[in-house]
Amino acid sequence: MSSSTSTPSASSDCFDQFDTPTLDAQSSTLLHSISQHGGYAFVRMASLAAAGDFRAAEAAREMAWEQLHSGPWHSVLPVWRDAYSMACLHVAKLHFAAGEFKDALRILDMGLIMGGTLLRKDLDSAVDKVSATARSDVRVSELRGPVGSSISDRQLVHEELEQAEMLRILPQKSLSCKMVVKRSSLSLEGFLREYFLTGSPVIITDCMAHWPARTKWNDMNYLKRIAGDRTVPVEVGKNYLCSKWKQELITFSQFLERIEASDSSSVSPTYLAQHPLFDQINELRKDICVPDYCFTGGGELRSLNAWFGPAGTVTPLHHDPHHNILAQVVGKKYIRLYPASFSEELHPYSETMLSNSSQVDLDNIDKGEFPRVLDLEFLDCILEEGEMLYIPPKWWHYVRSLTRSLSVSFWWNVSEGSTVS
Ligand SMILES: O=C(O)CCC(=O)C(=O)O
Repeated sequence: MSSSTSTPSASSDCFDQFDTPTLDAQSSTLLHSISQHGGYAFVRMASLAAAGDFRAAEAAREMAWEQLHSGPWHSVLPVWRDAYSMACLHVAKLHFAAGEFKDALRILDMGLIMGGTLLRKDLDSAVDKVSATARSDVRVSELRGPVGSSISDRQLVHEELEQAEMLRILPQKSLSCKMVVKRSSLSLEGFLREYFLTGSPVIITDCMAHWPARTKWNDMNYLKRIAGDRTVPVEVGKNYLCSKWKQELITFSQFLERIEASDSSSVSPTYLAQHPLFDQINELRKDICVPDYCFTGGGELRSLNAWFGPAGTVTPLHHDPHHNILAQVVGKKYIRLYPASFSEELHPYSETMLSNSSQVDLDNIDKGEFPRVLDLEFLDCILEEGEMLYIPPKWWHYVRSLTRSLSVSFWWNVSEGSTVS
């Protein structure tokens, strides 16, 4: 069975169940709190689900899903996010028992992406168990690429872009002003003194060679094997400021297929953007290392995000409140930076949700509305594979991928009592 609403078929194989120690310990407290928030029907269905009733498990998941979509995301009560995780664990257990590993993984990922924090450990360990069991069950041929594909044509990035072609697609004046400084062997002290304290961007050229990701992630077969059946959120459309932009949940394999397809078509790119992929897929997390620079200021790492897509993805001009190291693992990107002091000249949107984004579309500047934008000085660069760009807090940045590209951003804050800021 593959439909999520039909009952899992009894399997002749007998699969171990996965353990859910937190759910077992917290279940009655959680159900009590859900009923206090009016979720009596959920509680009834969840109790039947725990006893093995698949239809009840799916019904409970539907109910929690409706609660997650009953208003703006920030106003969803945490208890309903935990209820959603609970329902996902129940549904996934029943799929797993029936040997339906892909369905089990899909539901566990939904729990990881949309659920609360309470049952996160159970979801993570269930994913490990289901993935390991699924792998031992999969025929070796399925782990390879399509028949006839050679190693090289399964490389994520193999194309080179002509300089003239590149300049044609980049925003006006690109690569004609000041470039971001590139430094090799930059000491932590040098980073602190020359860039962090002065709030200046810098490219650090030689500190990612030891990351397993540098070799592994250019191999589509590897990515498919590690993450192919996992569900991930992606963005579809020119960029998040455009009306036709939307978000979807698809499997990583489907995403890789879209990347390959987008080379030969002009459809809107699909971008896995600003997603905490490494909290979700532990095996990919092992392929990267947090740069020591991210501990400058004694603060905390706030988030680690993946940015993965075909050539032509654009993140429009915006700024973030954190220190950021954007590490280019595979492929290359064009990046333009304007200092924080240019905020007024870059015309941020007035709506709170978009107030960190500029109304200026650098790919198509409306010179009538923004006549002075082209006179503003900026820094820009091509961020090459194996390089990291430090973007200080509040610096405006525009990013365009020039090839298929996989980058990781590390955002961090300085500690409250720190004397550096
Ligand atoms: O790589 C991108 O497309 C955007 C990266 C970005 O905006 C960030 O790291 O804050």
